[in-house]
This record gives sequence, C-alpha cells and structure tokens, in this order.
Amino acid sequence: MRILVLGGDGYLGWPTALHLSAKGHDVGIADNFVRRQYDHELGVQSLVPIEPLSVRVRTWREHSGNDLPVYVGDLTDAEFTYRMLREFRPDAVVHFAEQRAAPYSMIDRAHAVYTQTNNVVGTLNLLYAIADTNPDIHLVKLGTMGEYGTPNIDIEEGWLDVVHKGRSDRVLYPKRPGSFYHLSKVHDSHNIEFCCRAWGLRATDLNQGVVYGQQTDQTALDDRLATRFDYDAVFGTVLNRFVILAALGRPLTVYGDGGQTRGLIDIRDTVECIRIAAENPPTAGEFRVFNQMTESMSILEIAKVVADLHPDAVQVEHLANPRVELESHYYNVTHTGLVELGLQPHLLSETLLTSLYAIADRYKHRAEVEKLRPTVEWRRAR
Ligand code: NAD
Ligand code: USQ
Repeated sequence: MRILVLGGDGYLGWPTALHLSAKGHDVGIADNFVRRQYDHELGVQSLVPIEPLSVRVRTWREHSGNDLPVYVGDLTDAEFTYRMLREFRPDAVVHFAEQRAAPYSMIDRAHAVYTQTNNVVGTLNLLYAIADTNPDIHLVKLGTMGEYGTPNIDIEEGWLDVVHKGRSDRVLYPKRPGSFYHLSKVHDSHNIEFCCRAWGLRATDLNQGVVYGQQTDQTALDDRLATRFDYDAVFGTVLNRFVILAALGRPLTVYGDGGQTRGLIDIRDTVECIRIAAENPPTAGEFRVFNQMTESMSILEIAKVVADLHPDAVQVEHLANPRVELESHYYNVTHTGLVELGLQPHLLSETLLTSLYAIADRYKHRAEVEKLRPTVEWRRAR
C-alpha cells in the first residue's frame, strides 16, 4: 500500500513510518517540525539525541534500500495538504500531526487556542483534501483514550447502545475529556464521523492510551534512527517520566494520591496497531473506533512497578495534583478490536523496564532537572 504518515518526525510517527516501510509498504512522511520548535520554546530537548529528518531518512535508505519521500509543510495550510495528497496518491493516511501535550494546551489562552486551531483545522483540511482528491483513501487518525474521561460505566469502543424511554439507538460514546488538548481530539472525532456519514469517507479513529518505551526493531538498528524520548513535565508521559526520574535517582512525581487509572500501550504495539488498522480498512462510510491500549494501571501502581525494579530503590513523592481529574474512579475499557485483527500485545514487563533503564542511564546526563517539576496548573485563580 501507499501510506502517508503525517507527523512522521515525531515520537510515534517516525517509528511507525519505519515499521510500515519494513513491512513492504511505500511510505511518505509529512511534518512541519513544530515539535522541535516546542523544545526551543520550553528550553528542553529529547533525552535521547535525535537526528534531523534528512539524516534519519538517509540512514533508513542505507539500512533498507527504501526511500521515504518527505513533505515539509503545515496541515493548517490547505494548499499544502491538497498538493501532498495529489502528489503522493496514498491508499491510507496515518494522521499523527497534532499538538499532543495536555499540559502544553493548558499553559494559557494562547496555547489553548493554538492547540485547538492546529489540531481541528489541520484535520478538517485533511478531510476536505481526502474528499476532493480521492474519497477512497482510508484515514487512520490518532485519537486518545482521554476523550472518554473516566465515566462510571464501562468504556466501549467508540459507540454506545442506549435504551432511553423505551426507544434504542447507537450513539457516539459520550465524551468528558480533561484538557483543551483532549477536547481537540473529541472535536476531531465528531468532524470525522460526520464526514463518514455525509460524504462516505472511511476512517479509523484510534483512541490510544499513554504510550511508553523508546525502541522498536527498526529504530534500534542505528543510533541515527532513534526516536525522541521526552522527560519534561509538559511533554514527558507518565511511565517514561518515572523511568527517567528513577535513573536520575529522583523521587517519582505522583500527582495527588495516584489513584487515577490510565490505559497504557508499548510503543512496539503502537506501530503494529497502525499497520493492522491500515491493512484492514473499514468500508466506505464507516467510522470505526478502536481503543488502542493493552492494559490499565493506576499512577501509583506504575510508580511502584518502576521503583521496585530500580536498583537504587527510588522513593515516590506525592505532589499536589496540578490537574483537575478524578483520583479515585471506576475504569473498565473494552479493547478487543485490534486483538481480533491479530495484535499480540507486549505487556509491561521486567525485561522492558530493564531495557528502558539502560536507555535512560545512557542519556541521563542530558536531563535538565528543573524541567522535571510540573509548572502548568489546570485551575485558574479566582
Ligand atoms: P509528537 O509531538 O512527538 O509528534 C507529532 C508530530 O506532528 C511532530 O513531529 C510535529 O512536528 C507534527 N505536527 C504537529 N502539528 C502539525 C501540523 N499542523 N502540520 C504538520 N505537522 C505537524 O507526538 P507523538 O507522541 O508522536 O503523538 C502522535 C499522535 O499520537 C498525536 O496525535 C497524539 O495525540 C497521539 N497520541 C500520543 C500518545 C503518546 O503517549 N505519545 C498517546 C495517545 C495518542
Ligand atoms: N501524572 C503523574 N505524574 C507525572 C506525570 C503524570 O501523576 O509526573 C499523571 C497525570 O496526572 C495523569 C496521568 O499521569 O493522570 C497521565 O498523564 P500523562 O502526562 O502521562 O498523559 P496525558 O496528559 O493523558 O497525555 C498523554 C499524551 C497524549 C495522549 C494521552 C493518552 O501526551 O498525547 O493523548 O497520553 S490518554 O491519557 O489515554 O488520553
């Protein structure tokens, strides 16, 4: 298949592009490098050094003989988005290209507006470009488990069968997300579902849990193929942060009591889920949703697993929770769709954590310790 990976210079987009290329697909990459720009803005860098995209692409060609054509541009620029689809002529578009950090979206008004404009307008341009160039293109869109929030009923895969006053219907699962970032994903999901219904587009919305890990089979081939590994309190995700904090001998920063439970997924499963989704497209007009996570754990449980395995027995530190979120709640998620299509999950294990410790130990000298403390507050002074 011809598969275009939007956001292909990012944490997940880059290893996904390599995985799809290694599996024999013709892969193109698009990115506007804004993720590298946020690093400059926040005064941080990926713990693991990353090469410019041109070096990454050249290195992959040396290893695999495969080309990865690159489109540099911004999805909010409709002309760029149309031109890219016309030139590359994809069968599937994998869309990772959004601002993805909840704390970044909560910094202030400007960051909230930027996040929602970037994400919602980029996706809307893409939907129009697909409809106007080739409506058969399968859109594989990265959503997030956080779209659902933490409802007091089981979380289904995107849709809910409801009986109300004697009548029944199948409705989009109700959403109650916890940041302007997560809200942008809800807005995207509604726009995509509408385009499937109104224009007959085909789309898979992947509601992905928190990703952990840094290496896939392809990125491990060469240091120049490494993907980024964020540790700061804005872009670092919880399990990755805990591993890095442990390697630095610092206490693991559990926000509040740590009872908040999240769906998790290994980066090796992320790239495989994308392959499975792309190779098994939905029918025209179908808005298909998968919950892309493999296990769920509370934040305190994650901290305990990470701390127990570290030789220096790192402490857990409870910080006042900067976010507005339930710290004690029901959490039971259906996530069978991808497994039924063949996903064989890697669950969090001692082996994985040991290899992640090795990566964190190798590069911990690059961490700026003051960037580890959370600074973005969800609440507003009143
Ligand atoms: P990332 O920030 O590392 O990568 C996103 C890439 O998209 C970056 O390279 C960025 O430069 C690019 N981009 C952003 N806006 C763009 C635009 N308007 N035009 C062109 N390029 C643009 O993020 P990631 O961690 O790789 O996440 C990728 C996707 O997966 C995101 O949509 C995110 O919401 C979703 N997701 C991530 C996680 C996670 O734990 N990392 C979990 C669930 C869902
Ligand atoms: N948390 C801590 N301590 C920390 C960091 C986080 O207790 O040092 C807690 C947070 O309070 C939260 C949970 O861990 O309850 C997850 O936080 P996170 O920063 O790891 O993840 P989140 O903000 O939800 O966002 C990340 C990605 C985002 C993706 C989402 C998947 O950045 O792109 O959409 O995970 S999900 O959480 O399923 O929505």
